Amino acid sequence: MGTPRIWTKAFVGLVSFCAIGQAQTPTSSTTSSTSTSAQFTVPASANSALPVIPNIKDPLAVDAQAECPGYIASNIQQTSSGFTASLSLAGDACNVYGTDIEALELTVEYQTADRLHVAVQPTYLGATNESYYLIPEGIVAKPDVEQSNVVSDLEFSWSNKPSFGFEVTRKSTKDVLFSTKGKKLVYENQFIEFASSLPENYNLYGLGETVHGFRLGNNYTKTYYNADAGATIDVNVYGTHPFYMETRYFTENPDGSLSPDILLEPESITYRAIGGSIDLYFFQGPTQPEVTSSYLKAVGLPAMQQYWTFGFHQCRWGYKSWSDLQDIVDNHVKFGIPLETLWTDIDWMLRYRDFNNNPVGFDTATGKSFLQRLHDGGRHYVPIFDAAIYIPNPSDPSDAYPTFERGNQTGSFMQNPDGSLYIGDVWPGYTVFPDWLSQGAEAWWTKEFLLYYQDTPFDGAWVDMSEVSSFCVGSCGSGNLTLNPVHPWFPLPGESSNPVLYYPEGFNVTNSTEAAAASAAIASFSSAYPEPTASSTVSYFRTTPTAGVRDVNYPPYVINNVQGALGRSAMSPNATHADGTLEYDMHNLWGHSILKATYNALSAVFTGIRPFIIGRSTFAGSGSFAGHWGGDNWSNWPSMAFSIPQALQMSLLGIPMFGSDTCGFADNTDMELCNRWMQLSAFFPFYRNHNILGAISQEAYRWASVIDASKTAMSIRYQLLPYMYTLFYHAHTTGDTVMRALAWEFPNDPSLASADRQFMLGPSILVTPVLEPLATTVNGVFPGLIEGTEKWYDWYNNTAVPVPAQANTTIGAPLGHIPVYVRGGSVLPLQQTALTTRDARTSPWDVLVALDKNGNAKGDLYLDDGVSVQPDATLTVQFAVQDRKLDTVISHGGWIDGNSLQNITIWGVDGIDSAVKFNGRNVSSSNVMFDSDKHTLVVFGFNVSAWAGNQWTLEW
Ligand code: MIG
Repeated sequence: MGTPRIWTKAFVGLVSFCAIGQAQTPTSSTTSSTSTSAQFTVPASANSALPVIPNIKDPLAVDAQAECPGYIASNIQQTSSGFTASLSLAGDACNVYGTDIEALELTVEYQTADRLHVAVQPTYLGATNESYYLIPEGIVAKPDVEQSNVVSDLEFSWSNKPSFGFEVTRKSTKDVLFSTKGKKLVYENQFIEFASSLPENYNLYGLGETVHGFRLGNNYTKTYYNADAGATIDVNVYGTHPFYMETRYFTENPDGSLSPDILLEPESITYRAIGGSIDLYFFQGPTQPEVTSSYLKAVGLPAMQQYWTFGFHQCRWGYKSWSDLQDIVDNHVKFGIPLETLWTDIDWMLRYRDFNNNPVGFDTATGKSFLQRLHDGGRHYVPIFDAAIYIPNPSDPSDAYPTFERGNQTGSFMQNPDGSLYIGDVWPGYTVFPDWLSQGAEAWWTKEFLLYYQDTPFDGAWVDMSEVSSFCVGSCGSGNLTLNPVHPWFPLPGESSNPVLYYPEGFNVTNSTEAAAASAAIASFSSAYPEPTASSTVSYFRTTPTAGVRDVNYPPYVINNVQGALGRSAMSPNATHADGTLEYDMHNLWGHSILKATYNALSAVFTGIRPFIIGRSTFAGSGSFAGHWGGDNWSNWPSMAFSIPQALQMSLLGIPMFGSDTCGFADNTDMELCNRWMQLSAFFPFYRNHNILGAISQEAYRWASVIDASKTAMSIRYQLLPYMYTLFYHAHTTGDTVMRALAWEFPNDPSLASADRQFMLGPSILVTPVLEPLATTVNGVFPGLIEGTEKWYDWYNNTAVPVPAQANTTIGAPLGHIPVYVRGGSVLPLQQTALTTRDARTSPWDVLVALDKNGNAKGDLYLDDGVSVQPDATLTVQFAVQDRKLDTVISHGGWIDGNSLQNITIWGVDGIDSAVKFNGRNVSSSNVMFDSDKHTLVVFGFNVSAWAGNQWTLEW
């Protein structure tokens, strides 16, 4: 497989509609729940932009392939890692969506044996009125040559016939992995196009972030423009990960890129960017684990997470006080449901201002004692932090906001092209946005966290609105600050005139009484993302390119942005960074930059401790700073089902710490959906129940059946915590995946190429969830079972799954039961479930062995203090089973785990010797239970601590 990545950084343009300095007249007055005086409401027109039609839907679109001349390569210069060449226009400039660049530089370099870099950029940077932009050092990983004269299985070839095109092939198999031959390269100041052929019916994965089936469609356009648009299917959403992996059965390959529109067509992939340069990286593979590992080593291996972060997280928009949180804790304890972390949404803030506790409900003195109790109980607290920073009303001294003042003094905020502050509109009113390219912003952000921590000893950061979202087009607050704090143009949650919240399909059948009762009490959510009023008479705005000049607000090539014009619901592309860089060139990196800054900030707050951050907007490599949640999904069955391909995509993209809003965010959940979802998410690395303001409560204890279902699934999760932690250790150190697609674990089975209704947690656990209402069974596959190559064991009844008559098997799955299977060949170190991970970590160990068809198994365990960035003490254990003997090799790196060994359980045992031996000595028969019907052996009563010695053995 090869994986090219394109680092075109291009991204957008929008226009300042609420023109700078323009006075607005109040269109309505409301009193918000957090403000005591009448507020000015920003008119809805503030978020209007010119109507544009995406190029891919535009009947008048010009086909660059037909109009443009392509390039001719010359002047080949060998280098120690490859070669360079000059590319010059092969004919008259076409200037279809910008100004053609006449001279380009091609660089081909083998950076490592498994990584080939192909770059094309303008020869004369800056030649045409700031037409080109290269990402400054240090913003994203830019992999470089690491070894010279490598031997690679990837071969690069090129030709000038009929114009410049290149091919990457795999030498060993002669597979063409990527070929632009026969398609022209188009390279303009606001438009780049190139395309590769693909095999018929190709299997392509990645190209995140998107909510889509696991295997990408063969007729699908992936747009890259980070947007606050909910977890909406098939459109551009929060993050940008221009990486793809292509799988070929018998022969395989992958690749990836960053550009506004990537068109997947039946036998080709076309990249169209509105700026930046071409930076492709091909990863040799040839298997998925190798491609992923190579890719993650290039962009950044996933951050190691603290042990406690794998516990269960409870969140909602609408927890209004510390005492609300105390109730949540008390109820979880009362019903015996594990709870690790409480989260608060923007409710914790005074008037939605970052770092400012609302004295009503969240006063810091009460908070300190609450958090002390919470921490004493082994639990944690994570508040939300929004990307936008309130800018105070200059005519109201009582409106002072020191966080803003400190940031402003250090030049930490984005500007307009004229040097004034860029002022958008978010929850608090008119706001500014940190400028992560400025000298001061990171230090300012760190300082704010340090100050905040003195009042509120929090444990992690939830970073929201970081695309970066703004509710108006352009610098709409300029000249209007005396109106602050303004009210957004749509009703805030909890205010009247909001739409009714809906229940998922099936609800009326299962929960009709509840539905009737709840519908009266439905509060509300205002959609922040309404489509502009539809009109059949729209005449679309089209920009005609002007020689050498970039129109960043309305680029001539219109990407398929869900929000329409680039400036809608986001900071404008002409917003300007301290070094002159336009937001246009950095848009997709804003969310990545705030995660990096937050990582630095938390590193200062918690010296030497792994920062725990969950961010909304991400870029390639963000996984080395943060985890991610799936964004604003809905309380419905499709949202739950899509959470699986979302998670698998994030696995491939190096953000294993992923989970979706469990039980659903927007709209009301119901008992059945929440029951299924609490069980499903228990097998995702990041396990959080989150809910929108105004929707009915959805904590697990709200329904008796959900209590039971959650406890059942959580019990499995908490037993598996050491396994999960070990998987993360491997992800962090070598780029292994945690949640896995069946296609990756069983790469020779083409029938699994699209499988995304089942998944694996690591190599050993198979989960087959119910994803539909009113079901009592679920269909699933047991890879390799029919073929006789694999054995699977039912977690609940400890026995091998019988060989089915057909691959797609019907599995019993009444409400409250999530089918979980252990793959034969696994050794799983387990601990006991508990209400917190702290208590689970001090419980006795079990070792579970599931033998494969040959009676073999293996596994491992990694332990440390669970918090340190660089643990000075570790412990690793290797397990291997062969010939009815389990060998356990323990490596001591200073970490001491004194917990006892409780049970060793072995599944798939055909028979045992007269004596079972532990460390060569006979185990008393009263400590041995062998069930010859179930083929299960349990040995107990060891009276030793599990990992104290250097090794132990069990023979049977
Ligand atoms: O859309 O802070 O995705 O999780 O609850 C409103 C309120 C802004 C969006 C986040 C969501 C969060 C909500 N935020």
